Amino acid sequence: MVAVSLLFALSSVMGVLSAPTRVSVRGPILYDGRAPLDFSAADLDASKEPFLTVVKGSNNASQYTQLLGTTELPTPLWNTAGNLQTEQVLAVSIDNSSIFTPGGFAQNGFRRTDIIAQQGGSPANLLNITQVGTTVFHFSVKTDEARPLNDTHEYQPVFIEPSDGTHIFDLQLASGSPFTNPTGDLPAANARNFRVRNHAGQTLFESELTNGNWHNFAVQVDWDNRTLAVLYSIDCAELQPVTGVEPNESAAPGLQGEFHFGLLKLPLVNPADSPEDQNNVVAFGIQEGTLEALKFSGIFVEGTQRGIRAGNGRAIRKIQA
Ligand SMILES: *[C@@H]1O[C@H](CO)[C@@H](O)[C@H](O)[C@H]1NC(C)=O
Ligand SMILES: *[C@@H]1O[C@H](CO)[C@@H](O)[C@H](O)[C@H]1NC(C)=O
Ligand SMILES: *[C@@H]1O[C@H](CO)[C@@H](O)[C@H](O)[C@H]1NC(C)=O
Ligand SMILES: *[C@@H]1O[C@H](CO)[C@@H](O)[C@H](O)[C@H]1NC(C)=O
Ligand SMILES: *[C@@H]1O[C@H](CO)[C@@H](O)[C@H](O)[C@H]1NC(C)=O
Ligand SMILES: CC(=O)N[C@H]1CO[C@H](CO)[C@@H](O)[C@@H]1O
Repeated sequence: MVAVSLLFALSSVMGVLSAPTRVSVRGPILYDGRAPLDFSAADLDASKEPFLTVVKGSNNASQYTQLLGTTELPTPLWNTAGNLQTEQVLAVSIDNSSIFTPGGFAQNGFRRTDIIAQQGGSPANLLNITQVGTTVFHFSVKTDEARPLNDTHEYQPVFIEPSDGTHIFDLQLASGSPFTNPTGDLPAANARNFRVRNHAGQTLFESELTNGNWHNFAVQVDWDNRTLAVLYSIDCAELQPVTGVEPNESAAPGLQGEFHFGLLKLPLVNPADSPEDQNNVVAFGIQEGTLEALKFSGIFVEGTQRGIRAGNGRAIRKIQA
């Protein structure tokens, strides 16, 4: 049953692509996480496709994630055809209630609201669709100036996480103030930067997360050769490669994982905790419990058989070694 519904989902996506439009035909979109304008708060609460919304605090999902409708423009990269807005922005927030408690174990060290890509009722169904061959993970991020992040903390807003808890790649924020034990001087000079990191936690690309701009990312993952390549642009500028094809061998062959986006805030070390607990960022540490948010749009995954969508209806060739 699951396989049948997946086939339908895929063929309907491809049907849309092959319909005549002013945008030239590109490779398949394997997962589309761009919230349609009619996607509702009730859909979020029900974990309706394409989003699994269970990783959050005790309130309903729609109390942590706001669908901004037509009140805020998403990244212009995918929303310029005929000047039509085709998706709505998701503002993902955390507050002091954002303590995820899987299996009764409260993650008191974190504050987090994660949205997980799913299809046919499960993230697992996407693995053999979006994480084979060479695929590209697109996401666009904008700060929420009314609910700013805290430069003294580390945040991990986007990652692919296998069940071993590692990240195939991730986006890290406030990277000048990564979690350290003992805590260093805060905030560090480049605390407003973002970093795209590989599986080994090494930085592939770093720049400033300016306010008022959509920051557009695309990460090309070669699942066979275990490499990564990063593309990036600001606002309506087309995506450009900002790295070469970089080895990512610390990700074991065949490793696949859930695609998360949202807001995961790490704690600071609490000097009052035992030395052992001070290293346990999941369960211990200092959180201020403030209301903070980050905006997302342009979430999708594509195959690279016919190039990479670069925005404004254009595509560029897959990044070659
Ligand atoms: C969550 O939504 C349900 C259904 O709308 C409602 O009954 C419930 O009170 C809400 N829970 C919270 C914590 O707001
Ligand atoms: C935040 O929640 C924690 C855990 O429930 C609690 O100990 C703490 O007092 C709260 N902080 C604020 C500022 O409300
Ligand atoms: C993905 O494909 C591999 C190899 O064919 C298979 O072993 C695995 O069970 C599949 N995983 C899922 C979640 O379908
Ligand atoms: C940011 O975190 C630091 C360290 O806990 C805290 O001193 C500061 O008050 C926080 N800033 C805001 C705006 O909450
Ligand atoms: C992957 O690695 C193989 C063996 O080293 C090589 O022949 C092939 O060109 C590589 N593919 C890409 C896309 O880099
Ligand atoms: C452990 C491991 O394989 N690390 C590699 C990850 O990728 C970087 C390049 O991006 C290599 O330098 C590391 O050796």
